Amino acid sequence: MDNTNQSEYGWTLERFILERQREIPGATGEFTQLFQQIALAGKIIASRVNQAGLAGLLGHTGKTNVQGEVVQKLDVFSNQTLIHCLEAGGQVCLMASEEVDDPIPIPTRYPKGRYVLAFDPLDGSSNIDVNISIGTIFSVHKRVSTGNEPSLGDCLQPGRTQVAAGYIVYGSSTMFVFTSGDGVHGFTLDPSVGEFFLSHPDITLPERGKIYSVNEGNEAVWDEGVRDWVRWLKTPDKAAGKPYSSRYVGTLVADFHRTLLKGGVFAYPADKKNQSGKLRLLYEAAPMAMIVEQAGGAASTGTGPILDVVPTHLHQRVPLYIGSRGDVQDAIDRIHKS
Ligand code: AHM
Ligand code: MG
Repeated sequence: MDNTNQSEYGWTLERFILERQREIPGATGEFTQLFQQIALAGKIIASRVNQAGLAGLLGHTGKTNVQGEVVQKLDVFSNQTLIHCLEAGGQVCLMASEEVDDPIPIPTRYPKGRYVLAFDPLDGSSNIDVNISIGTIFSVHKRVSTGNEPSLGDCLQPGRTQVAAGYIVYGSSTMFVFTSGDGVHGFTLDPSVGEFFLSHPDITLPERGKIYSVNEGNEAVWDEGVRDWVRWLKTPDKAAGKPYSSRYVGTLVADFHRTLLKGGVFAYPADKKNQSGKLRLLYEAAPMAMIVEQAGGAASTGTGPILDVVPTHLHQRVPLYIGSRGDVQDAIDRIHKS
């Protein structure tokens, strides 16, 4: 792609995707339009997140979702915004959301496209009311069913067959980070222009980092192997770059974003309370796994690559070890040692 003659601002997200799609024989523009709609939803959500305290959007709705978690007002707003932006465009035939029990069909009045979208509309919702970074995560597959209507099986595809994955982090700035199988690229929202501009091209992780990220409050319910691994990370060993520093935001998007940019490892292991871990495969672990692999890192359940897990249900949970390749391998080796 020729990126000479750039203006001071460089590439918008839209132009970046458009130029790459032009290089793919037979591309119809549907993919570019799909991303425009996701980016639009992200901009709307970002604007509401920024004014949440003023717009009466803090606090919960009094309801719980399919996962038994308290639903915040911004969870509902973000979920509705994504559905509203995506359902009418004609690029998507079925959607899945953390906030909705079953697959979300496209209303019959709209055309159906060839993509299937899964999303966590507002990740880290426990951090909304305390002004800590939150985010949106999405995963894109192609439809595989051939009947008149798409089906649950279109949503239950392994991460390995994703055609794109990304997240938007609503932090000190709003960033859109994605991969479509050709590296990982980050764009920063300029709110005065209302566009995402390329700020982090070709993101790659170092082989090892200096930070581990895990909720140590769960230590009492961890397996001995996990305890041993975390103890080992904290044991001074200058030559091995230990002890590692600890950072834990409690928003996967934020903890992952830091890990992607700085290296290190994030984990949400299985434990005695959550025997399959806490994070959801389809719209949390799998998209982050595609991104991390594209950036040269790794993502594992502790026993195999996240991307190879074949989902059996929509809101399936999975243990997650993700980040720099060497750090993830250390975690796998240590948790199976004892
Ligand atoms: P959410 O999508 O329901 O907000 O929650 C998932 C979040 C992740 O963002 C985060 O990594 C994890 O749950 C934090 O869990 P815990 O509070 O148990 O450490
Ligand atoms: Mg989440």
